[in-house]
Order: sequence, then structure tokens, then C-alpha cells
Amino acid sequence: PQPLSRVLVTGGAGFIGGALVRRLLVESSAMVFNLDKLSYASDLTSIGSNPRHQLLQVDLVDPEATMAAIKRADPDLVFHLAAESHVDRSISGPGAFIESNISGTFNLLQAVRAHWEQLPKERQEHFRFHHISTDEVFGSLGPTGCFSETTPYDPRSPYSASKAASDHLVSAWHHTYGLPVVLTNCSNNYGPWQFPEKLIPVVILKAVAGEPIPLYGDGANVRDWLYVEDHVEALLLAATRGRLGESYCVGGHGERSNKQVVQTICSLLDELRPQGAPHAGLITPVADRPGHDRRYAIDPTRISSELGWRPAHAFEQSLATTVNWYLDNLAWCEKVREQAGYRGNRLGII
Ligand code: NAD
Ligand code: TDX
Repeated sequence: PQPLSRVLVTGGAGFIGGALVRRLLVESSAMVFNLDKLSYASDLTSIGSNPRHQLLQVDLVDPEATMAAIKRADPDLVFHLAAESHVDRSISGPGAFIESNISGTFNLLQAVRAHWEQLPKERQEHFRFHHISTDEVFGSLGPTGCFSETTPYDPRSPYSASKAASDHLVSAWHHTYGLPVVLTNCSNNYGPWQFPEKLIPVVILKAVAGEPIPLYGDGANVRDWLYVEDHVEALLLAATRGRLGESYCVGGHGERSNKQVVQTICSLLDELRPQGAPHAGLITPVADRPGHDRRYAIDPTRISSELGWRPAHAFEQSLATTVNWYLDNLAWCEKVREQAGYRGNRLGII
């Protein structure tokens, strides 16, 4: 593959996009353009200042601003991560998901296509558009089996339906206009800097505050957890070496029930922050998420065999790293939750 020179990351002020931007700044000499509208879920602290990083504060819902940003960045490689990402928010307010995830992706595809079509031949040949998606587009599994690239789409939440729509748009722009695209569908990520409304940071913050830890339904729903740095590694491989028009499922055989995850965090906190009673006593069953998918699991055979991807992080060990990171960064959590409008007690309750 060609060395990277001008890379555009959409959603680079979010959790996974931020990890990707940091990695690109360290491991390549590319100029990294970060297209992000800076929503409640954004924070640029983790990136810091770097002359090779440039923020383009743009909402993808605005087609002209999107077109101008692509012209300005003049990229050879685009990673598209910008999206509304929280399932619970998609249930209470689906409109923003339709706008950002579907219309936003459409506007980006049109702008990228116009850019790609006018590139000189040698740049056109190695141009890539990499769309980052989720395993949730495949729906919900029973007790056995895994999702793979041939699993039919069956999205069941407004979030996953909007991501499925964006995947289809990206494939259509490849088949119809020849845009050189690659897609990845990854399982649940965890790690530092994840916005504290997702399960793992919520559990840590609630436990530290001595407040009830909300476990939806019977707690037996299963997610396939992957450390964010392993996802970033997969993105770099797929974007530079993946086959055009193909999708790659990304997951590290990290299946755990929500109950197991919550209990493991509580045990870690019992060691790191002992209090009178075990933290697990705070676990509180609450009403289930409507339409709650029961189980996700990924078969990563294609990305492993074609691109040599392997996760480098074991769940229990990296969960401990993550818990320690949140304990060291409680002030950041409080700041971003307050900015996002979460109110109430010090560490807040969703
Ligand atoms: P995040 O919510 O932390 O960050 C998303 C970023 O996108 C934010 O900075 C936000 O401002 C930006 N954004 C949203 N709408 C925008 C718009 N209209 N215009 C410009 N910027 C906009 O999300 P994340 O967890 O980092 O997820 C990133 C991507 O990866 C998403 O596409 C998500 O669907 C996908 N994904 C996430 C996971 C996961 O476990 N978090 C797993 C698989 C795939
Ligand atoms: O307080 C909670 N209690 C609880 O039991 C929260 C916030 C969640 N849960 C459950 C719901 C899920 O089964 O934990 C599981 C994980 O929930 P989330 O962190 O909200 O993640 P999920 O709904 O699985 O979606 C995530 O993974 C796939 C990301 O948010 C998506 O963007 C990604 O595509």
C-alpha cells in the first residue's frame, strides 16, 4: 500500500475516531483532517494539539459544508465513523439518527464521489473510502452461532436500522458509481475515553458513587467485547489492504453476558477501591431496553485469514486497564456528562 499522506476521519472527536486519529498521528506521517460536528459525545482532549491534526467542524447533514470540507482536506483515504451511536438515545429520539447516520452518509458519499472523480489517475487508483459500521445491523442471535459477512441484515433498533441504511448506501455507491469502498462491521468496543453513557463507564461511575448499577432486564444479554485499540488495528488493515467492495466482520471472541461484565467490574473495584460492602450489592435490575437484542457474536475468519488481524488484548486485563483509566479520570467524566446535559447527583444518573 501507498504511504498515507492526506487522511480524513469523520467522527474523529468521538471515542473510536479519537483512538484512530491518535494512532494515525503516531504511526504515520499523514496530515489528519478530523471532520466532526462536535456533538455531546465529542471531546478533543485525548488528541491534544499536533500540527498534523486539523479539525473541520462540520455537520454532515449540511451538504454544502460537507462538500467544502472534502475539498479543503483533499484526502486519499477517508474513514467514516461520524454517527449517532447510542442505542438508548435512538429509542427516545430516532430523528437525529436518521439525519446524521443516513442523510449524513449520503451527503458525505456525494461529496467524496465528486472529489474522487476529479482526482488525477494515479491518486484515483489508490483512493479508499472506509465505512465503519456495527454488528448490530445483523440483528439478534440465539444461544449459538456467529455473525459473518454473509449474514442477512436484520436491524431491530432505530440505531441499527440507520447504520444498516448507511451500509447499503456505501455499497450502492461502489456498485453504481465505482467508488472504491471497504466496510467493517465491528462488535462492542470498550476502553478509555468512551462517553460515560455506555454500559462499561456507566457501571464504573455508578459503583464508585455508591449508586444503583442499572442492569437491563435479566442481565443475560450477550455482547462481544473488543478493546478499542484492536478495532483501530483492524481499521488500519482493512482500509489499506482490504478488498474493494468487501465488508469485514471484526470481533475478538469476547462474548460476555452483561451480568458477567458488571460483576467483573465490581470485583475489580472491590480490589482497587474497597468499601464496606462488595460493589456487586449495588447491581439493580431495571426495566429492559425495548427490542433489546439478545446476543451478538462475530466470526472474524475473513479479516484474520485475509489480512492477518488478531486481537492483542484480553478482556479481563484490558477491562482492568479501562477501570483504572476511569478512576484516574473521574473529573473528565463529570465534565463531559455535564456538558451533555446529564444532571443530578455528582456522577449523575442516566
Ligand atoms: P461516538 O458517539 O463516541 O462518536 C461519534 C462522533 O461522530 C462524535 O464526535 C459526533 O460529534 C460525530 N458526529 C455524529 N453525527 C455527526 C454529524 N452529523 N456530522 C459530523 N459529525 C457527527 O461514537 P463511537 O462509539 O466512537 O462510534 C464511532 C463509529 O463506530 C460509529 O459509526 C458507530 O456506529 C461505529 N461503531 C461503534 C461501536 C462501539 O462499540 N462504540 C462498535 C461498532 C461500530
Ligand atoms: O445502563 C445500562 N445497563 C445495561 O444493562 C446500559 C447503558 C446498557 N445495558 C446493556 C444494554 C446492552 O445489552 O448493556 C449492553 C451494552 O449496552 P451499550 O453500552 O448501550 O451498547 P450496545 O447497545 O450494545 O451498543 C454498542 O455496541 C455496538 C454501541 O453503543 C454501538 O454504537 C455499537 O454499534
